[in-house]
This record gives sequence, C-alpha cells and structure tokens, in this order.
Amino acid sequence: MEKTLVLVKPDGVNKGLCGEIIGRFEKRGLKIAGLKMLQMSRELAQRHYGEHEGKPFFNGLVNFITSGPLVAIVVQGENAVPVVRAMMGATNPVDSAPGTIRGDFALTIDSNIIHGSDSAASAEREIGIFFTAGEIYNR
Ligand code: IDP
Repeated sequence: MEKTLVLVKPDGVNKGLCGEIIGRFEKRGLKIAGLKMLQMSRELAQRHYGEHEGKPFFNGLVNFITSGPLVAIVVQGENAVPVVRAMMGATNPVDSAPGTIRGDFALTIDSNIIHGSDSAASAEREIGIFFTAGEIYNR
C-alpha cells in the first residue's frame, strides 16, 4: 500500500484543525501509519523544502514552518499520494475548490494549513526526514 507524508503546518495546529484533517483521511478509508508532533529546526526545514532553496519565498517558508509545532502523519492506502493531494486542494487557496482542506480552511498561499508529498519518490524521501522505520506501523 502506498504511503505519503502529511504535515498539518503550524497554522493548522493553531487553528485546531488536526482532528478535522485526520478525520477526513480516516473517513475516506486511508490509514494512519505514523503520527507525531514536533517543532522543525531550520536545518530540518531547509532539507524538507530543499527543492525551493533560492526562491524568493524560501526564507519566509522556513520561518513559517519552524514557527511552532506541527503534526507529521504517515498516511497509507491505495493511491495515497494522489488521493491526499486531491483532498488538500490547490497550493494557492485562491484556487482551492470548496470541499478540499485548503478550500475550506485557508485563504493565502503562505499559510495554507497542510503539506502532502507530490510523488511516491518525494513521499519516501520526506517520510525518512520525519520518521524512523520503527515508528511506522503498516496497516
Ligand atoms: P505544495 O505544498 O502544494 O506541494 P509547493 O509548490 O511544493 O506546494 O510549495 C511548498 C509550499 O511553499 C507551499 O505549500 C506554500 O506554503 C509555499 N509556497 C509555494 N509557492 C509560494 C509562493 O509563491 N509564495 C509564498 N509561498 C509559497
């Protein structure tokens, strides 16, 4: 079964949306295979968002993602990567359809509530940043 990494970003945690987001995945039939709360260090954030290094929003993104605790979740299920991406909605909440997580709970691109891996290869890399093999429970 495919796995993907979800982060409820610090703004999502502050807004009290962890339960709502986890509930949506569970009701869809996806399984929680790993779960933890942590505050990312700048070094971890720079590794996680390495593909965006050098872009004008990179420093703001690192400041935001390290600003408070986040919840990291390994979500498992058939086609977990594209299903989670579809449930998240477009990166820019202006374009996120109502009914998606960003379409229901976010307004701006620099504060868009949730991260989900964009491919199976990204998922494997990103899960390895946040979880050891012993912290993942195949469901
Ligand atoms: P994704 O989160 O939908 O996968 P990415 O393109 O990987 O989108 O961007 C990662 C994160 O970087 C976004 O979720 C958003 O928080 C932030 N971001 C992306 N593009 C911009 C931008 O143009 N301005 C500000 N923040 C951005």
